[in-house]
Amino acid sequence: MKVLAIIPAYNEEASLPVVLREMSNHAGGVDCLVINDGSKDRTAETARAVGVGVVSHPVNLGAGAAAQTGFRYALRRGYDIVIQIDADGQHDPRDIPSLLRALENEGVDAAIGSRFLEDRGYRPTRMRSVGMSFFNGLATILTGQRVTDSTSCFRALKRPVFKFFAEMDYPTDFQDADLRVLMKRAGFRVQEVAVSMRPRLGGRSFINGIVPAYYVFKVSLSILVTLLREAPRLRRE
Ligand SMILES: Nc1nc2c(ncn2[C@@H]2O[C@H](COP(=O)(O)OP(=O)(O)O)[C@@H](O)[C@H]2O)c(=O)[nH]1
Ligand SMILES: [Mg+2]
Repeated sequence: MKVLAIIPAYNEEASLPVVLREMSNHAGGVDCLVINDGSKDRTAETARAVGVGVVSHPVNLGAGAAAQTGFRYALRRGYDIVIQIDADGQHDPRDIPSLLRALENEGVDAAIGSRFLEDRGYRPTRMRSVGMSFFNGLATILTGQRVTDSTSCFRALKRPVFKFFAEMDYPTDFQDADLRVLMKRAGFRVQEVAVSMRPRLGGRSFINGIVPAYYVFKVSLSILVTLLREAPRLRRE
């Protein structure tokens, strides 16, 4: 099984060394690819310095676009599984074995890390908490499956799923509840797995200022459009 960890990174020179060291300590056998999303700092150089592969967007395209570049790379290079993990240190590579273990079950196409399946001390701000509860509730109703962390981008995907993401009109920014609804409509089987969530090691989240208001509007509209469109037909390999 060839496994690739894709690590979207925008101005993450402060946290990347720690993340990449933890990857080699706790996820040996997994190749790493940093997708440098038009960073203005030394993100690409930092990854190359420790021998990790880097692809760079010439300009900043957004976190979702960076992930899609990773899916396309994995597709072309013949990987079987993609792990998506953030470059800011919030996701803990020690959880990767549990994500991969969930994929060993043939009935599961994607394993998604959830901060809320087990209480591991993660406490979001009040505003984030309200927003997350709303979208988790909506995703639970629309997928018919309990969704506890619809905003999580810490996940392991089998090839049919990342092939689907690589080829579709993938969101360039938020990768959220709308994708969970879409995955259900596409017939993928998703399992949540308990993971830890840590504070950022440095840099800045893009969910700040007026972004949360736009987020609620955009993800709600996207869910509606996902429901209105014909269910995607999958070409399974
Ligand atoms: N902020 C931001 N992050 C990006 C972008 N492109 C890639 N990323 C990466 O996407 C991941 C998630 O971003 P982050 O801002 O931490 O989102 P949050 O964890 O949901 O608050 C991080 O690894 C970022 O480095 C971008 O355009 N903006
Ligand atoms: Mg983050």
